[in-house]
Amino acid sequence: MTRLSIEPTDGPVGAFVSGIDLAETPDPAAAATLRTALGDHGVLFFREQSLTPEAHIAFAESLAPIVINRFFTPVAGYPNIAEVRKEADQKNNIGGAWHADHSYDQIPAMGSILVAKELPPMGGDTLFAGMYAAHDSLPDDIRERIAGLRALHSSRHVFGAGAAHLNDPDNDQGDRYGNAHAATQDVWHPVVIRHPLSGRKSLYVNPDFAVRIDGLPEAESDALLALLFEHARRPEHIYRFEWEPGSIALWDNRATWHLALNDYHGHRRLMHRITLAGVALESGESN
Ligand SMILES: O=C(O)CCC(=O)C(=O)O
Ligand SMILES: [Fe+2]
Repeated sequence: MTRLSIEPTDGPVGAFVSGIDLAETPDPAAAATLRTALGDHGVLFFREQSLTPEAHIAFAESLAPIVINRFFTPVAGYPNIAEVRKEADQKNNIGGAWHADHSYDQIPAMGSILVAKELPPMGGDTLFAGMYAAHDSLPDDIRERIAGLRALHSSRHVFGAGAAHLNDPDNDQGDRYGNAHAATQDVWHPVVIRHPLSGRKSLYVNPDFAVRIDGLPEAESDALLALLFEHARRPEHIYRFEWEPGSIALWDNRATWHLALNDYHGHRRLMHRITLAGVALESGESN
């Protein structure tokens, strides 16, 4: 039997896991090792896997309970698997701007397991940005300024009835999203969290969903968020993952952002995503 091995990427975030066949549900010891590695590296990549939807679900449940994304269209017959699909004749993709999934939830999802089903002949990579590195590399004065602040996260402008991009006649994402009426909750989270698995400080604001910093006039809040976003997406915080048939990415939304590159027009790309339940988030100031 090969042994589970975890090799950090040559970038600032992520690790490759080998020596495990995810078609067989990981036993509790292996699942615990994967969870710890996820907290440490932010995203885990697996190659040469072959997962049925049932095995995908069993793998997910070995790590955490599944949460259903209420805005994504599910895979037919599998209500707890979201379809991340772009057809050859579609222009827009899902997740094409920097974000952390579900940060608009009171108890945000831990992460997701994305399984490649059909890939374009080239392109369609996913970028991951490491939020431990983004936090730790901030100038001292900014780190001190944001410690203890809270930010408001919202899904209204992305998934809600009034979301500009969904009402844009040039945007062809309509069939992939639903439930706009569910995009009504907003939530405050610490700008810097203590990561629930690793205990490290992580920057927890993202460009898609963080809209306001508590206690600051709007212009100051906008400027501070813009500065944090600009800093976090610097190349030195990013790892670019190239998908191959059989690839799987398991990411942690509390330690990373991601962005799906939309550079394969004219080709289909189909992925299956299961989202894992998380825990309430604590401030980086807490012990
Ligand atoms: O398709 C991808 O690479 C990622 C899309 C995305 O943002 C997601 O599945 O959460
Ligand atoms: Fe996403």
